[in-house]
Amino acid sequence: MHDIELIRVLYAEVGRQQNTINLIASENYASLAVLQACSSVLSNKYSEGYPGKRYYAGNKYADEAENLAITRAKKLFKVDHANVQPHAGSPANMAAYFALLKKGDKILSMDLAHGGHLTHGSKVNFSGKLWRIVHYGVSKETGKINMNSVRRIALKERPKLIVAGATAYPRAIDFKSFGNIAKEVGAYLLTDIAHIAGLIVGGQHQSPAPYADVITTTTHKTLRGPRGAMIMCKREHAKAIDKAVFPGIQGGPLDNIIAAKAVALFEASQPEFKEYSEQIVKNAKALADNLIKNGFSLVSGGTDNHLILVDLSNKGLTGKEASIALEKAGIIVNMNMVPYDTRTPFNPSGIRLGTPALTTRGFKEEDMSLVGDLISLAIENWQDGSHLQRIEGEVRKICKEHPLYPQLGRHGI
Ligand code: DSN
Repeated sequence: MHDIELIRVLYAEVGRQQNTINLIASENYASLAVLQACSSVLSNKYSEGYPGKRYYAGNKYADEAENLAITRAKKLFKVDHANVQPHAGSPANMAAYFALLKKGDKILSMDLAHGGHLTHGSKVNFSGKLWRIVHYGVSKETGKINMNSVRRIALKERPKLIVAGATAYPRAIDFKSFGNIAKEVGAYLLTDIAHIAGLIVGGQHQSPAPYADVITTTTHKTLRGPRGAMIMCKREHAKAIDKAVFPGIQGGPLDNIIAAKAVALFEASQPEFKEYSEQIVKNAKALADNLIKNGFSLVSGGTDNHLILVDLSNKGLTGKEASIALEKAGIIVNMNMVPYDTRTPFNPSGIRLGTPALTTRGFKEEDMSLVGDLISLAIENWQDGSHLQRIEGEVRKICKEHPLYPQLGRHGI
């Protein structure tokens, strides 16, 4: 029996992914091996507990898969302990907070409006409801985090936990300085490396491992694994972290996804991954240079990592209008607040662009310049449907030269 209705949806999504230029900074294309592990029979298993200590029988192979993922994560990120069970980044951060804090403790973290994450203390999120939050942000002049200012706030507020990490920050994060400040004020340091995990593995960004008490990450962004997350930590926090994940906030782990994390961690340990990671940054710089040449204003003036934050205030349209127009042209981005934005999150002044997905498809610097020119054309003609359609034709041609899963041919699912 075939579910024709859903098969149609899945084929259509393959077509959409194949025929569009994906600049969502948090997305990527996992390998077929990762996708196969996701859809493996481990999806059928229940295994509350941890390897060697499960509540259900029949976990020999679930244990082996989870142990592989744990061993690989520890080796790759050079950490004492890894918990590979968190279903996503939010529960990973939640478990880390529960492990390190009591209810009502104070957290110092990056403001969502300046590039932080919802789970870093936003009022509408559990983190902002259960803990007292104080924020640091970026400087108005530079668009960058000023470590002296972070230190001043930390000394004044004396938080129990400092969170370093972001979802829309185009610059390198100085984990070492965060570590020093945390030590000085007697706080724990949590680094949320969800966006940059793949860059850290590839040597393109400073690793927080020597400085952080706990490191959380998703596994599907620059790391290019399955949708999911992990928590890594120093030995002394291992028990508390494991207890916070299970039975604290999760029940049965997703064994198929854990297997896929093991695959992704293996792939990330291969020499090609370093090249891919370097190319992500080269591509982001090439796109940033092109956009500047085309008169765009970039927050912080450029990028050190995989993402670019464009402030469209000088272009006469909002981030929402830009993302809708770009989608018509086959270019997929997300609207984004820019620091000190005077607009709202649902109609902000900016867009966020990232290069991991295109890098996986083999785009190089010269391709990124072309992408920048197409973005510019689309923004200049954002109200002209036929112009956007013509650009979409160009996008399809470019995409054809970079097949999503070349091994699978045209109907790859
Ligand atoms: N939604 C993710 C992002 O796009 O950055 C963060 O959770």
